[in-house]
Amino acid sequence: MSNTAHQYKLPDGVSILDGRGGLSVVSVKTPWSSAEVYLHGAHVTHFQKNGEPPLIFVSQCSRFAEGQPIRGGVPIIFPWFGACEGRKGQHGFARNADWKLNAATKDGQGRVKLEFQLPDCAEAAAFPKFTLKFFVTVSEILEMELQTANLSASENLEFEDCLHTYFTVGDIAVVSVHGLKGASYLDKTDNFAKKVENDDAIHFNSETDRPYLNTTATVEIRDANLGRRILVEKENSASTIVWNPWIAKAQQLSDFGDEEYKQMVCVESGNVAVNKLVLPPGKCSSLRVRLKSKKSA
Ligand code: TA6
Repeated sequence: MSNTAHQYKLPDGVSILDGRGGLSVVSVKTPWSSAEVYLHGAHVTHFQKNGEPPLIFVSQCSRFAEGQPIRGGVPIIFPWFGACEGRKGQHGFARNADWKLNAATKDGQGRVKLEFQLPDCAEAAAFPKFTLKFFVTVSEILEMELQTANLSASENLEFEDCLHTYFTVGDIAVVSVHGLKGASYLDKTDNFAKKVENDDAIHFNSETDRPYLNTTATVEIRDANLGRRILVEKENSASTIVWNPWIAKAQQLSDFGDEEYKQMVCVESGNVAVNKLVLPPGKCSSLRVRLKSKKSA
């Protein structure tokens, strides 16, 4: 048992264990579900409703090591999405940091709420002073909130944020994603060409990498193989990114199995590209995502 466990007063059903790679993981059991969140990146790696397959996908080849992003789960993307000129690394630095657990509480119904916070880190020095907190509420649904506060007295805090969720699917060939018809997107497989989604549903038959912009819509993932529908509801998010690496990209990713593209799809909720946020001094902004699932007829 890591020494982390002795620092917190944890409610029944919540424990801190030595996880993969010896990293500390908060394990949660509720009457409806189970979940896991690594302190590394405050990274959700598991959510499963009783009687259902896991909702969240994590690669069997993922690294679990300091300074390395976990492949799968819900990477916290902050303060930039993708590559950023003049900055090192893809998708910001929050996902590679060791977060601290501020609190773990359980309400009268058995819902568990965890609060994580990004400690000061060297990479943050290049930005106006801010705090970043991540709240995870586990019940029959999974609720996540990424809360950014600009502590500067004079400077705006400009940033992109995203909860880059990897979902488990039975077979990508019979998955469809609904809710984005009419939204404009950048097609990253076609040199970031600006396009408009004209179809009622997105189907997958090649690498798909699309930040949809200026859309606050709830997205539904329909999985005909597992007989499940997943709702991705969001607040304070103007961008939804849809990604499946498909065959060639899957083979290029050293922390991702060559065939794993068949069992996952990313539907990511955030504020990226033209939707990046400018937070005035003293203000706070929260990106919220709620994940619900039900058996489909
Ligand atoms: O959100 C889609 C994306 O930006 C893809 O372009 C791909 O790079 C994916 O994120 C994974 O990024 P990562 O840095 O975790 O390998």
